[in-house]
Amino acid sequence: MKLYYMPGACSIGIHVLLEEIGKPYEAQKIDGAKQEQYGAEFVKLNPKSKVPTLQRDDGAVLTEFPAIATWLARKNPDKGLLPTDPDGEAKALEAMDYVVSTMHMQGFSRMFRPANFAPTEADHDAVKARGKEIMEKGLALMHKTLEGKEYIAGKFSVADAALFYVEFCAAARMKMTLPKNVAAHYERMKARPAVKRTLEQEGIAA
Ligand SMILES: N[C@@H](CCC(=O)N[C@@H](CS)C(=O)NCC(=O)O)C(=O)O
Repeated sequence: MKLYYMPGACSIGIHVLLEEIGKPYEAQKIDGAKQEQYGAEFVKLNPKSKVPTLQRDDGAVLTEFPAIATWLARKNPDKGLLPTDPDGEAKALEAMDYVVSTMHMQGFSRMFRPANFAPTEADHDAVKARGKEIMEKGLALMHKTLEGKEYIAGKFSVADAALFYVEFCAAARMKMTLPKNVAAHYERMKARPAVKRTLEQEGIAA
């Protein structure tokens, strides 16, 4: 398998899952500063020009964080990355979907790419502020979800890998203060050997 990633981007969650699984894979850095995601070679692989992109051993290409994470979990049932009981599975998928489709796509996207939401530059500060509000609401909800728990669905799952990437982005990149239970989850994640290896491989270990 080959994971295409950008250091510290949302692909870091999939990188963590590959490290948790422990099977051989290759990690290929895509340089966002050089716009490599728009280069012909990468576009042929993923016309969306996004990471994470996972090329499977059979050559098939998977995109979209939830699809890749769920596929990896289902292909490696012995690793327990997705609860098998319907309630636990729903809890994990519910959180992963919220992190990706609301916190990232609605929150961070407004903060990083205001021009995608408002063509007029004068509106960009308001768009960024709205993005921050969405993120803060999401972090507060995650704080409640984590009350009395180490991981979102009880045990480590794909949802924690998703939450980790927004925690990393919020804390390390945006210098946002994480609510107590989320900050504790972030520290717990950073203590996992798979996460340590991922941060080292991406060249962003503290
Ligand atoms: N919905 C996608 C979002 C992927 C995404 O937005 N990736 C960002 C990095 S966090 C990216 O590749 N950005 C490059 C670009 O838009 O040019 C997913 O779930 O994988």
